[in-house]
Amino acid sequence: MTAVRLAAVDVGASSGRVMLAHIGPGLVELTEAHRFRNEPVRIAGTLHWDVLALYRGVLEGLRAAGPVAGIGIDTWAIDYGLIDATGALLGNPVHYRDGRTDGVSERVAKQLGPERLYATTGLQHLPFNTLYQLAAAAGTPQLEAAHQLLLIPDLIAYWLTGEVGAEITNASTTQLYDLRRRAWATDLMTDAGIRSELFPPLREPGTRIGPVLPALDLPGSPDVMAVGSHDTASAVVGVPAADEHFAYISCGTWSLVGVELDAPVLSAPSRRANFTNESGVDGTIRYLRNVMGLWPLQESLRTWGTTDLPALLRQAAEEPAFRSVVDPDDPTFLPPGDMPARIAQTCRRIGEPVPDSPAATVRCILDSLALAHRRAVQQAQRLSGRHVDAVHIVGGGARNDLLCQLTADACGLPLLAGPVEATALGNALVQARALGVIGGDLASLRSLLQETQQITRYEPRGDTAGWRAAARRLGWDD
Ligand code: LFR
Repeated sequence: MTAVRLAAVDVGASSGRVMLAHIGPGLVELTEAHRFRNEPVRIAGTLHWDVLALYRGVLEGLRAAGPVAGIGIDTWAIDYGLIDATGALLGNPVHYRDGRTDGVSERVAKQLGPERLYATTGLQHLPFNTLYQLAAAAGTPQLEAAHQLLLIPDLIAYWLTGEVGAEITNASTTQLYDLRRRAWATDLMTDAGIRSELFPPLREPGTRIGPVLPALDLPGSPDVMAVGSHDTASAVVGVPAADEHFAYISCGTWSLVGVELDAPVLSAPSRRANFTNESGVDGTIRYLRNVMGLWPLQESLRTWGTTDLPALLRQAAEEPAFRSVVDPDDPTFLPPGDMPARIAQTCRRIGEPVPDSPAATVRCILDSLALAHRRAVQQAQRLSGRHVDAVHIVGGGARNDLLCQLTADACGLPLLAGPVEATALGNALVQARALGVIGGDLASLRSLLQETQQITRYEPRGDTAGWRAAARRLGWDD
């Protein structure tokens, strides 16, 4: 086979897309077959994913893509749908930004022991990890009636093929997966009062899940393939790095900032710094931190009712540098809402000047994000011992020129921006390799991206002392 057409389904927190990839030796082309909005819905106080609308978007996209040899699915991590013994969906999946886990994670982590949790799962403490969501849902009729729990990409794959399973890169984000044994952490489940039978067999990225059900009548009757179904796992495959001395920032709603390792880092300093060890494609470890990402900016635009981001970014570039900075990871920024007001309140609380216009607010958000990128890149190196001489930024953030320049400046390192669609590319490359169209390890997949994708280089502009002083204002020492 010389080249193949594949569908990469990539559903993010604000939109989903079905990308058509054409891949072969020396060839990587990507076009968008279909894009659809992902609009969470609040019902009776609980924030849900509209998963049926997402599934409809996926089907429309697969029809628009035409005949393909394979379909790979990736979405955000952690969240799940429950199915009963007949395979029916039990309610709409709850959004990880819902408040049901408020206060739960501290209680459960204390009960199970933070050291044990980290030693077994290697995972950072995020208040909405699957473990805590299940603890919050304990005793609900839905959970009692559940036969199986399927993470979102596995749920979509189930609807397409009738096959149940749990793809490993995403399973590793539940805080119920034993990182070193590469198996479900059934002891943890038992001690947390969670039924281990809920969890389906694990599957590796690069394996075949099954053919699309004939009743769906999709063109070409393709196979659904397991890829890095956690979007961040696919995004990291799609980082066009030349060697292992790189840090990555997968920048969309979240910024996932870290390095790729062969073995986890489970030290006490790593746990205290809240670095995570998620399982990657080919047995790699995504050693990273969740930084709040573009979410505060997206929510600010929604609050202002504006879509003209380019104009705001031009104005923000004229604002004075690091006039106001905040910690983007402050929990106040996690739930949906009026971010400009929350930024103003936070500035007031910590004694930073309150931004007095939308442009000043945007500049505060981007300076703060660049500063958080700097901090995570430095910590990742220090905690893992991996030296980094370039930072790659992929995802939507790679086309935000101001953010890219500020991140290069803050990190004091060259920043390589692109591809924007690294996730879909990582998804499609793993499929193409599994189908035997291309060969090789992650390094050779990445060199294919270096040959074929557009990458923009930003050089740091040198105000190291200014960035260091801004970091110190937040109590971040480096
Ligand atoms: C990014 C992402 C992150 C995960 C967050 C919530 O889209 O998958 O990796 O921590 O969403 O699932």
